[in-house]
Amino acid sequence: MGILDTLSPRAIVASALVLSSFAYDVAARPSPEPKADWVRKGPARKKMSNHIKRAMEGKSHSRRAEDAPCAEVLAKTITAPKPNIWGQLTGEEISSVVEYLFGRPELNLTITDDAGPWDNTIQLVEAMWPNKTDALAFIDGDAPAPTKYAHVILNNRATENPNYADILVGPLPLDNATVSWEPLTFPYNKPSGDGKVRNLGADDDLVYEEWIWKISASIADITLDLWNGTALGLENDTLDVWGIDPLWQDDGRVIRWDGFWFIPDDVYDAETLLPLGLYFMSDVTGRDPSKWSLEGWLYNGTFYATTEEFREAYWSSCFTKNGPNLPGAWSSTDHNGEVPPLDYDYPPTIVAPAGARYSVDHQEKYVEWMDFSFYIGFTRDTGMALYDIRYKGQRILYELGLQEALAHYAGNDPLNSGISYLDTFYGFGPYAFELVQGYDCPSHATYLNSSFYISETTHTHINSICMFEYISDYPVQRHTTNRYTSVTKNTYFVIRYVSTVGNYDYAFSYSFFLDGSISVEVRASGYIQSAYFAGNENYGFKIHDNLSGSMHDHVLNFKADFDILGTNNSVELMTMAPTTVTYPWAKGKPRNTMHLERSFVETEDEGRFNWAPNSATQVIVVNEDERNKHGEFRGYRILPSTGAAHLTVKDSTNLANAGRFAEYDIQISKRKDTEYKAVHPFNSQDVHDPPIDFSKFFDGESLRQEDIVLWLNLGMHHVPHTGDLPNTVMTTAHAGIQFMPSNYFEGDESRKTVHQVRINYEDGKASEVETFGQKTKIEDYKGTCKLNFEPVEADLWGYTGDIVVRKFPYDPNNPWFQTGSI
Ligand SMILES: *[C@@H]1O[C@H](CO)[C@@H](O)[C@H](O)[C@H]1NC(C)=O
Ligand SMILES: *[C@@H]1O[C@H](CO)[C@@H](O)[C@H](O)[C@H]1NC(C)=O
Ligand SMILES: *[C@@H]1O[C@H](CO)[C@@H](O)[C@H](O)[C@H]1NC(C)=O
Ligand SMILES: *[C@@H]1O[C@H](CO)[C@@H](O)[C@H](O)[C@H]1NC(C)=O
Ligand SMILES: *[C@@H]1O[C@H](CO)[C@@H](O)[C@H](O)[C@H]1NC(C)=O
Ligand SMILES: *[C@@H]1O[C@H](CO)[C@@H](O)[C@H](O)[C@H]1NC(C)=O
Ligand SMILES: *[C@@H]1O[C@H](CO)[C@@H](O)[C@H](O)[C@H]1NC(C)=O
Ligand SMILES: *[C@@H]1O[C@H](CO)[C@@H](O)[C@H](O)[C@H]1NC(C)=O
Ligand SMILES: CC(=O)N[C@H]1CO[C@H](CO)[C@@H](O)[C@@H]1O
Ligand SMILES: [Cu+2]
Repeated sequence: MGILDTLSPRAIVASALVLSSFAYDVAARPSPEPKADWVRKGPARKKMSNHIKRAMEGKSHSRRAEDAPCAEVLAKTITAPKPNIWGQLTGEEISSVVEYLFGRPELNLTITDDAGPWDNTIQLVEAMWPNKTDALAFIDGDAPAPTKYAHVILNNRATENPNYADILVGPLPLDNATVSWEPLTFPYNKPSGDGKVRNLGADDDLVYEEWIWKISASIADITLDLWNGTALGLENDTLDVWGIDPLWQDDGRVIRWDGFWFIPDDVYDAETLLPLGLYFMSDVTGRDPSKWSLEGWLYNGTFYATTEEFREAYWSSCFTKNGPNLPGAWSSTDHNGEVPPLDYDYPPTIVAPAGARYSVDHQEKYVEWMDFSFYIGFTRDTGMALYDIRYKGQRILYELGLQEALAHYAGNDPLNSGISYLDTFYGFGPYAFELVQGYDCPSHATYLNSSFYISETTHTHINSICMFEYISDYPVQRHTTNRYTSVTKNTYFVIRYVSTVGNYDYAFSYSFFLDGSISVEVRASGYIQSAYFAGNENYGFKIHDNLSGSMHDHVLNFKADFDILGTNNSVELMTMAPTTVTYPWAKGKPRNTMHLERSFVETEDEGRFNWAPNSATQVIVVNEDERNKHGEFRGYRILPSTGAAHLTVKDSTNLANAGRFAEYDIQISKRKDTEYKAVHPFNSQDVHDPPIDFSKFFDGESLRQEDIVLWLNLGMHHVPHTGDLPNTVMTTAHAGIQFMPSNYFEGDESRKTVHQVRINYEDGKASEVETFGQKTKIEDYKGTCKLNFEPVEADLWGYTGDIVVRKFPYDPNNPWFQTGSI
């Protein structure tokens, strides 16, 4: 359109086309769905059928080809200073590892598509993270890149005691003379550490086929009478059955509680809003269904030890039948209700008239914006993480990323009382779907792909990481006097991904600001998981007919490995405390006032604590050997912006030692290669003896001038109310934390931007407008970027979903499209 040829940037008003509704060609590839044990039960199992699937051949809607949006073409291309050592394995590397593993008779592996529950399969192949000392020697010095290894998880089910085994394969690239595999044990602290954790889900298919559906069928008379439906494991079922996670794991038994849910008869994924209030308990210890037992039924607060007892009570005259929760307009996310005034007019939108003001090495996943730079890593467990975050070439953080997300429920029924999702079990990587341009991220954002391994293929989520520069609605600086006004624009840079884990969508944003501050923000949306209302008054609001918005805690743990001017750092605590002082100048009268109390977190014994009441205590990561010219330690302060939270439940019965990371707001430990991650993704499989018990990190080591890691919890105490229907909203369901320079720079770094103005005035007139050399004229932009305003809306017909490439046998030239939860 070239609107810049005719309009000055500040006169630009977005015009837009309203998108017409669209439909995809649906054509599923005739190939078995990849299997994985970590697929979340319940609605997630249903997801594939609702999801858009599309064959690749000749189906590309390429309306955008002729007018590519500016920023997309203009994100400046750079070359990273060093190769990304936190990146993903290449297709060739993965396929060589898989080929090697299938050649190892001792591993006894079966191709996933051919595997049954008594076969060993490859669950995961991804890059092993480098040890930090090796990484620093490479990125800071002249050492060669750390030797590359593949981190593999085997799902060993050809045994009475199924387990997941973490192993290392390498070095890469594989060479017949040097390749070997070994159990991966050093990052885990389970006493009997052999790199294995039991797999309680090895027989999930059997549990459904041989157990759940038979039990639900056995009371079909009751389910038909109560809800005119059945749960038989058939495509046309109107009821679903699923339950607690983790399973109960006490006294050597494995116990599950399952409940009935109504399957929506429309396209909306509202099943978690439709509990029906009937539950049953099963002892499913071991792999032999003939040894499993039904332990009882629960309805409306009454426990029945056997099906016969339940049936007898049900058909008796005094039985109270409660109503169902059924879908409707209330559970649909589509437009619903009266359109607000003027809402049909196109809303304000942000444009980037000069194109991207940041640079990307797409190959190495390396980014520079203003004086910041960082590398991007991506894993199955947690999705995106950032590495070697620098400001003006000086590292501030070695690593910043999610470790775990917990959603711990409570309620009067066994399902809500028992559910404590540890979401890295399902993984954030596999669910980081393609972002919707103009909705998840501004239309001018730059996108990256991400990949994960599943069933001898890699799936690529296209455009699943976005980055963009934005400008906030408030300035970063301003001041007015009787002679002048000075104001500075607050532009900042965001990198974001969104993972939909089951019913919930988590959006993770890392933002960088002109003053040198960095923020981490997580926002949640999607369908809540609700409870049946009867008797649940102490655990949630009543939010619909027979529905309780089930109370739960979200606790999201982030690892922040700071390196403030080197790896030797300390944490200073500075508390504003009330005091009474008799100053020599105060005529002998004591004055009630306040002062600062300073101390350091000396050892790991003091390393776990909560934010102080009244936000009284500042937590500052400093380098005690690096004082500024005024003698103060240079550092970065940790500042909760909203929702720093730890788990309300003490010593959770559901989680035991698997949830120790959630116990405090702030946890500081000495960084070790052996304590790289706060959790193992399969901690839920053995909650009393998990691969990683986070509390064991805290064993008294000094935290003064050591390489330290802050494990920071963000969260939300969530009691869903009617406004969570149909979906939780990101305006209020969020938590954030900021890292702000504290005596780190000589002054405010945002003074360096030219996007500020000083207006001098006197006698009612402006006498000077200083804009510091900003480019404000059309001529300044000629030849840089043709701004395309029509449509302002990104062309959403380019949304494609995942792309899948077979790795064994390796077949890089025949990818196909297939979007699914896994
Ligand atoms: C290898 O796996 C198969 C099933 O795939 C199983 O029948 C067999 O017993 C296993 N062999 C060994 C030595 O574990
Ligand atoms: C990384 O550190 C761990 C713990 O010290 C050690 O066992 C392991 O061998 C190291 N890895 C490499 C590749 O050197
Ligand atoms: C490595 O060994 C495999 C089988 O063991 C063989 O097929 C392959 O050709 C060998 N590769 C090289 C480079 O020697
Ligand atoms: C019960 O369900 C069947 C099939 O799902 C349906 O055809 C019938 O109309 C339903 N009856 C009532 C009373 O809703
Ligand atoms: C559901 O499907 C089964 C098997 O295909 C069929 O026998 C049954 O009649 C169907 N039920 C209804 C209510 O359509
Ligand atoms: C069953 O639920 C109803 C609410 O519909 C309640 O009034 C009643 O007390 C409950 N009965 C039992 C036995 O809990
Ligand atoms: C993402 O993947 C698609 C499909 O393979 C490819 O065309 C595109 O270039 C990739 N994007 C980036 C930034 O690598
Ligand atoms: C870090 O501190 C230790 C003593 O605690 C010292 O031996 C080491 O040299 C320091 N490292 C750096 C890079 O200053
Ligand atoms: C106890 C209660 O709230 N029961 C309600 C369940 O929902 C039906 C409608 O589906 C209502 O009629 C009941 O009052
Ligand atoms: Cu919630």
